[in-house]
Amino acid sequence: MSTREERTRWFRRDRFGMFIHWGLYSIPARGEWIRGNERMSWEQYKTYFDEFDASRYNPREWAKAAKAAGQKYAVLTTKHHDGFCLFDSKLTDFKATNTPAGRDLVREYVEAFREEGIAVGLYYSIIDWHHDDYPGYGDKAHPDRDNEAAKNKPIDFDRYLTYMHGQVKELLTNYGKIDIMWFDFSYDDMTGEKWKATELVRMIRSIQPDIIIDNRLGGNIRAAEPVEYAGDFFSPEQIIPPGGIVDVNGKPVPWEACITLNDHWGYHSTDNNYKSAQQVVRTLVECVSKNGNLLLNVAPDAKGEINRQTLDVLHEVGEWLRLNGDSIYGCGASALPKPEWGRYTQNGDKLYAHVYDRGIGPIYFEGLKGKIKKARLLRDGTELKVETPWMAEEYSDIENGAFITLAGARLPDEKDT
Ligand code: FHN
Repeated sequence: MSTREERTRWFRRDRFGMFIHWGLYSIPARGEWIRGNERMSWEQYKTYFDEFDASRYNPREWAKAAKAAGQKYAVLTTKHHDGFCLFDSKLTDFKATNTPAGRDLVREYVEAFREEGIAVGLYYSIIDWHHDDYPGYGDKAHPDRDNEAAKNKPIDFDRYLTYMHGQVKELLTNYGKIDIMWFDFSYDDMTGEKWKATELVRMIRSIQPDIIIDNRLGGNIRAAEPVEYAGDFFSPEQIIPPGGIVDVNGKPVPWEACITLNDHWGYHSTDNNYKSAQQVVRTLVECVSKNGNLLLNVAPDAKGEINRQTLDVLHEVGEWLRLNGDSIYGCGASALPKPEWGRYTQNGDKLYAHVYDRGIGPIYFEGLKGKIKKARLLRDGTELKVETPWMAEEYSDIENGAFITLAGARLPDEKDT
């Protein structure tokens, strides 16, 4: 069996992915937790099932937008907590093929993104508010169990686990090679073997030996000897871990920050608080400068379209990556201390200086005295004269996001600094 190092090599190279939250909750357009948060009755929620037609769903357009944005992999919600399946599961009737959409939306997604050369990930919620044998989560008791009678209805959780494992098997058997299995999420004592996680992961790896799995089945991915289900990457959410993620021995652990573009995962029609392209770029740079990835979320609307505000940000980020992608793809942290004016990313002997704050006077490269062979602006290849061995000339045209490649520098390792 491959090692975590081998399985995640492409993931640690590609650095930037598209998260896609889409489902029935996109119709009320108040976020993906609407059924739990508003304790919506099945009767109400079923109206969305009866009208979901995916009439403008064209995953080729999604895939082209992701490619243009420089996103190298994608993760689609195949089933969120509401239990609605975007795929043609044989284990439930609560699925897209039984709605007016009448299509296997996951199959079309996989085919479209593969066609654009984008790695394919599947998100699957192990929480399921629709299944009769799922107990509900915390104070968001199973929306179908709000009444006394339902609350006391006996459940057979093993039957739920058979269903859950069976659907994961469907997803990893019926759609060709899958690159990422993204589970969501363990909580309280609902973790690890409560999900029969070892059996689940062994089944997954028997079908898709090269797949990578997130760490939300439970276990401690940072342990010296992580359990089998601890996953291949750590998945911080709406946060960038200050020093990146390392294991108990200080060895970097692959990680990916999943972050919304506005303030919601699922489509929210009145949330206009979209991050700017510069905020997205700086978030991506920060992740990579700490040996991590960014999974940036988009939320298609009820009809299956990604809105203009989202597409505009993705396009601008893609243009930045077209010119500066060498400072992201294949890069990771530098051993150098974080400079005052911005951040470093590094790939072998190429150091990338992400200059955010020009300050007054020349840019100072601490710790690089005598080590810089040449410097270039990434965006157009302009030569940057390094006047003294360790100080770059003052450049009036350096602006946010300009980069200097200090090729060939023998960069200080621990003992040098
Ligand atoms: O509850 C979900 C939430 O709706 C969303 O899918 C995020 C994305 O990582 N995961 C859970 C919250 O941690």
